This record gives sequence, structure tokens and C-alpha cells, in this order.
Amino acid sequence: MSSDERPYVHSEDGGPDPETFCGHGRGGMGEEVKRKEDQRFITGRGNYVDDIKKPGMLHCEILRSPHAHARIKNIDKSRALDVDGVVAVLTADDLLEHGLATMPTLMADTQDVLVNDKVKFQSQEVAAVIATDRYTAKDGAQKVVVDYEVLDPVVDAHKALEEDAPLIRDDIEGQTDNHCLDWETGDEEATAKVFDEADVTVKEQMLYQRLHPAPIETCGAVGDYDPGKDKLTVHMTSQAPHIHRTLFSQVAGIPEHKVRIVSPDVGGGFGNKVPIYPGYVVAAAASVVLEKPVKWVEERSENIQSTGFARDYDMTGELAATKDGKIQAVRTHVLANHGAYNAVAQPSKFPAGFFNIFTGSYDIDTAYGSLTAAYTNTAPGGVAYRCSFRVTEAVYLIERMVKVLADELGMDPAEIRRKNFIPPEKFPYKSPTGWNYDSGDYEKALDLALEMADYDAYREEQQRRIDEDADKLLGIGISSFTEVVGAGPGKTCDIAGVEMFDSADIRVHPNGSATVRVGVQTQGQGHETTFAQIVAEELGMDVEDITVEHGDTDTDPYGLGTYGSRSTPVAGAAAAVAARKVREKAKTIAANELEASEDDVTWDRETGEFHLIGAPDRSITITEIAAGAYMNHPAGEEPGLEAVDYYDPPEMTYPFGSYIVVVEVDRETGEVEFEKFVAVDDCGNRINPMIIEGQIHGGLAQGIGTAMLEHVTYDDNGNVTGGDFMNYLLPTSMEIPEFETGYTVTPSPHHPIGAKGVGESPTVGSPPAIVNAVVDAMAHAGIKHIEMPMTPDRVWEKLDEAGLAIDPADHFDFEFEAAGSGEAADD
Ligand code: MCN
Ligand code: CUM
Repeated sequence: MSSDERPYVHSEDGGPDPETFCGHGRGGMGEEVKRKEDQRFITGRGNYVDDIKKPGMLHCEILRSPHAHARIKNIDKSRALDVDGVVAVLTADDLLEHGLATMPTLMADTQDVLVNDKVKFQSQEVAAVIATDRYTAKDGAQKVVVDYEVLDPVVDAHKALEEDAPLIRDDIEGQTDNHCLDWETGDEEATAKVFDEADVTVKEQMLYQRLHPAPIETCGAVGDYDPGKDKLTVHMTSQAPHIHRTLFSQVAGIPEHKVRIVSPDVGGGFGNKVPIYPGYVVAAAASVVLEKPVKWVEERSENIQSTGFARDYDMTGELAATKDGKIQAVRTHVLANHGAYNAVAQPSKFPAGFFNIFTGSYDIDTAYGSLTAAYTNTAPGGVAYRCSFRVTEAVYLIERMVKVLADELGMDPAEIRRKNFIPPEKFPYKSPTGWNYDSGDYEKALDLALEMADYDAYREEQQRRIDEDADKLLGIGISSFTEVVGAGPGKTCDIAGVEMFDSADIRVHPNGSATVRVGVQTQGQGHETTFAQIVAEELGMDVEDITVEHGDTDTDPYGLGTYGSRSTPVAGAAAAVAARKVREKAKTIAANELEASEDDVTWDRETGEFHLIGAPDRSITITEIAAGAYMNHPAGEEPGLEAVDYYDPPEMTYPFGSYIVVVEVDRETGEVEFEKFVAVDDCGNRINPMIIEGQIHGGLAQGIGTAMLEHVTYDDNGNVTGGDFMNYLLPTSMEIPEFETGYTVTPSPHHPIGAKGVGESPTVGSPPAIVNAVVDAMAHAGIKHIEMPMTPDRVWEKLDEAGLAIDPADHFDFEFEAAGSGEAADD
């Protein structure tokens, strides 16, 4: 079925009513079904890559470069090979022999699997040692002697583009500087004209700092080549098993039916497990060469230092507006740090990812954005971290700028948003940068959030504290973001040249239970529950009778994986459509069993049964139908009851929300305390409210980490100074306040069950709300911006700049004496 012929929304019976639905009582849509997967997780029966043990399995340790930029003169493996238990030491030369020296990054770039010639970032993979156990492999790795010629590194994107900067990518033919790519969107001339003529313009520069997804489980793989079957199985931490199979097959020249990727339980991905990493390739290659299973599992610091980071966008934002706050144009320029290799998530139509949704929730006619990206001696970058591929940066830009404009005009930030929202009647809405928003009601979400947050009362309290010169200031921040998820329609946002779709395969067994296989891969999002709920809803089955499987390319239908919150928008749609195909056939069988014409049979969503029109008592359940499908199939019909759907979405989905954050800023210490945190989300029709709530909580915690704590930092020599959990600070329960969540429901008009994605909304939407709150606490004293992460010292500096800081010494009525200045005590 092509996209155009798809049911516009819901099924022929209208589908579940979005306002009232609470499922059919057996685990259908809208019900808070407990997560089916948790049984095994909470009883310690999860099966992660590192749990996989194979007879005769060898272990791989990777030797990494201590330098950020260095030429390799020589590698001496001999002492490592002498270590008892070391089986092999691999370097680039060995991989070259097998045609595996380089691997594709997520985008149009190739990365050395093991450094060939020149190291380009600290911790880059130089050699792999394979041994009988992990400790021996590590001992061996320490005995590999590498002779480096150290080169000058450059880690800062601005400096990388200076004329005398050291050239990083001398492996690319014709590359003479560190310039990686340019990109632009919108109408430059028209935008300039609006800015020239506008009443008011504002401008601000802001860095979205480098972040790391930091999933609990690091990346790992077990390569398991079976010489008997000539088949390579790779168990790996993968968010996209089928894409990874295709890439493995292409890189290694092994046909796809000879490669099986299994992604078992995954302990969090957050975008970290979208790309291919050298460790995966090495484990697989070593297994083929040695004809033994080979395991590679990263350590924490390796994960932070060498696998895809995110963000690192230095953005300049500008708004042009009328005196009364109507935004007329947005302009932005970005300098992006792409690291040593261009691994950046950048669906082809939008070379800067989805950043060009920077007009956000606002009805702005004119916009222009440009971007320059640089190579630097840092880990390959910009991959993804709960971001919808740069929507995070876009939302940060526009939501911060709206606050900057509100402060400039002395307007209430809620009021200015209301004035500029795309009104509900304008949907479907076409944005000036080419997006087709499906549906939205931004004001409704904002109003609910304002009410939940008791906004007016906090505004009064804020003023009271200013008037009374209180030690703790109050700040109120708002973010009314829109997301864009569900990649994607046709070729408009294909990644790596693959047209985007996803799949579901449903097999109803003779006893009326079913197995559903999908092409996406859960990493904690609860797909085994929510996909079962979709099928339960559409087939009138009990959710307990449905098992969802995924993560095995040998058994699952081809799919493109889980990222960009696309599972529900795309594979969820496939599951619903496949279920409807099954229902069609079930109807034929029902008519046969009821000895009636198909035209006289109807399906009741409430009971999940087919019955004769006008005679509800003459009904038949899915169990009876399933038995009939196999044991008594109608003449002219194939036996069996199953269907597969490959769903090519007609459009992306546009979930949205309004977050309101109230903070207390301590004028003495610069500390920020959360006083209130309200999150109203709209992801269209909700499959499992409890799972959505979990997604929101987790994502808000990550938004707090982003705004307050996290930053992967480097020193000038390219040493990662934020490359472990002592220095890369993740929020703990101590930093996370109570969240108050609310929701509105604006169904997607083109999605079969009216659902939109939600997985990334909280991380995308919350950082600007938090920054806006902290800025808001100091705005009366002229503070316009503060960079993330908003550590106490940074906040204190801003307080000081605004003349709001209280010197801690003011609390003491004695004077400190400088050391050594006093007289020596004689007792
Ligand atoms: N859901 C729902 N009703 C909706 C929308 C979603 O019940 N209207 C449910 C879904 O069925 C699914 C969950 O919410 O069980 C998230 O759905 P969706 O928004 O479709 O996102 P994905 O399943 O595609 O998950 C990807 C998204 C991304 S890209 C990142 S990054 C992220 C996130 O999910 N990584 C996560 N949430 C995560 N949560 C956990 N625990 N671990 C990660 O690694
Ligand atoms: Cu942008 S991180 Mo998620 O898409 O896997």
C-alpha cells in the first residue's frame, strides 16, 4: 500500500476515541499495562552483550592513543605476542589485508578501524589484542610498543578554521584545511530585509556544549563466525540491527544472508548505539580470522572518550520583531565541531540534521540559517544524544531567543509565546524552512502548564524577593517546544542513502496468541509492551497473549531501527496496519465460521469479537478464528493468519509541549535549586501513559544534566578532561526534583493510530526552560544569557556581573587575615 492510500487516520471504525479511550480493558491502547520486559529485568534475567558467553570465546582489548594528533612511525607487537594467553595482535596492516582497514561513519566519511598512519583524536583505536581472557588481553595491550611522532592538535572549532591550524584530514584528497561542510537554509535576502526594517532586533551567542549519551551499558560486541555454516553472527549493542547488518555486509564483502546481527537486551542507547564503532568491526573480523568467538566490551572511560558525542554547536541567534512582540524573522549561524570524522547525524536533505526546524512553535514567515562545520582533534562527533538529530539545538536556540526578546521588550515570556504560536487552525502548517507540521495546539499545552505551575503566584513571589533584596532570587523559565520525529517520509530525510520506513510482522498462532516482530530495537523504551498493546487494540486480543520480538536480523522484518523517536511513528504504524491486514483476513474467516456473508459481519472494538450485524450474540473470538484459519480455512483462501507491513510514513510527526521551571538562585553560592518543574507533553494518542511518564521523567533528568552539569571538555593538547564520571557529571537522584507532568492530546492526522513519538521530547524541550529560569532570576539586573552547564561558579559570576552577588564574607563579622601576615603565635 502506498502512503497516499493509507487510511488517513485510525481504522474504518474510527479507532479509539482520543478523548475518552482507556483501552478495551485487556491491555489495549491507553492502558497503563505494566512493562512485560520488566519481569526478566528485575529478576536479573536480562541478557546483555556482556552476558553472552560462548565456548572457546576469546577477548579483545583495544590499545588507544594517548595523543590527540600523532603520526604512527612503528608498532612493535612482539612483546605483546609473548604474553601467555595472547592469541593475536591486530593493527591497521592486518585489517588492510582483509579489506577492513576503514569503515563508514554514519554519514559520508570513512574512519580508520585501527589507526592507519595518523591518530586524529585522543583514545583513537591503535591496536587490538585478542587473548584467552580480558585481563590477559589488557596485559598484552600494555606491551604493544607504539612509536608516535606527536603533532600539534587543534580541539577548538574556531581555531581549527584559522589559517595556520594543523591539517587534520590529510587522508582526504584535496583537503587543505579543517573545513568540513557548509550548509544553509531559508531565504537570506528576504531575512536581511526584515531585519533592516524591524522595530526591534535581538542577538545572542550561545554554545550547546559537547555532551555524551552515557548509557548504563557501554558498547560491546561478540563476533561469532561459524566456519561450518560460513556464517558470521555478531551480537552487539545496536539501536539499528538491520542497518548494521547491511553495513557489515558491505564493508566485509559478505552477503547479507551470511551475516546475522543480534541485538540482545540493550542497557540504554540514547543515540550512542546508532553508529558502528571500530570495536564491533575488530571483534567480528578477529572472529572470522581466528574462527573463534571474540568478545569486545568497552570500559566506561572508553565509552565517553571515543564513542559518538553530541551537540558542540556554537550558535548565534537573532530575532526581528515588532514593538508589540510579533516575531517577523529568525536568523542563525552555527559553527559546529564535528570532531575528527564526520559522523554527524545529517539526513541528506538537511545536512545539518533537523536543525532547520529552528522556527519552532512559532508562526514566523521568514528565516535564514547557515552553518559551518570544522574537523578537530576530538572524537568523531555530533552523533546523537536524545536529540532528534539536532532538534535539541534548534529548540534551545529559538526558546532562548524568545526569552531574550521578551526581556528586551519587557514582555511576559508566556504572553510573547502566545502571541507568536502557530494557531491550531493553521495546521497542517508549512514552515519557512520546509517542514510540514501535522498538528498542534501549543497554547492549550502552555495554558495547562501555566495553571499547573501556579505561574501568576510565582511571578508575584519573584517580585517580592526582588523588592525585599532577598538572599535567594526566584526565576521562572518556559519552553514551548515542538519536536519533529518519525523519520521519515519517502526520500526527504533518508539516512545513508536508505529510504526510510519500518516494519512489523504479525503471526497469529492456531490457539489465538500472537508473535509480533518489528524492525526497531528497544533500549529501555518498553517496546515489548507498547507494540503488544497496539496489536491487542487492533485485533481485540489480550495483551498477555502477544509477544513482541526484535533485535535479530535472521527473524525480524527489515527495519531501520530506533532513534529519532521514530519507533511509534513508523514501526508503531506498521504494527497497526499489519494488525488491520490480519483483521481483514480474520473477518473472512469469521464469516466462514459463522456461515454468513462477509458483508453481514462486523468487528466490535470493545469486545474484540466479530459478530453478525444486528445479532451481537452470534459472535466469534480471535481464538476461534485463529483455529479456523489453520484447521478450517475458507475455500479460495490461504491457510494461516499473519501479515507483514512495511510502513513508509507520509509525513513526520510533531509532538510538542510546554515546560515550566521555577528555580531559586542563591546569591551567595551561585547554587540553583529547583522549586517547581512542570512538564506538559502532547504526543498525540497515548499508547501507554505509564511508559510515557517514564520517558518524560528520564528525559527531564537528562535535560537537567545538560543544563546544570554535563560537558565533555578537552585541554589545549587534546586531552579529554571530562572523560570519566569523576569529571563528566551525571545527575543523580539528589539533583532531580519532583516532576509534575500533564498532557494534552492532539492526534497526528496521518498516523494510523494518531500517535506521535515522545522519547526525546523531554531532553529536547527542557534545557532552555531551565536556562530561561536561571536567566529570569537575574534578568531584572540586565543578565541576558548564561552558558550551560550552569555550574555554581558560572552562576555566581553572572550574579557578580549583575551586582547581585553576596560576598560570603559579608556573613562574618571578623576579617580573614592573609596567611603569613599575622604575628607568629608563641604558644
Ligand atoms: N509511546 C506511547 N505513546 C505515544 C508515543 C510513545 O506509549 N504516543 C511509547 C512508545 O510506544 C515507546 C516509548 O513511548 O514504548 C517511546 O516511544 P517513541 O517516542 O516512539 O521513541 P522510540 O521508541 O523510538 O525510542 C527512541 C527514543 C530515543 S531516539 C532516545 S535517544 C531515547 C528514548 O527514546 N533513548 C532511550 N528514550 C529512552 N529511554 C530509555 N529507557 N533508554 C534509552 O536509551
Ligand atoms: Cu538523537 S539520540 Mo536517539 O535518536 O537514538
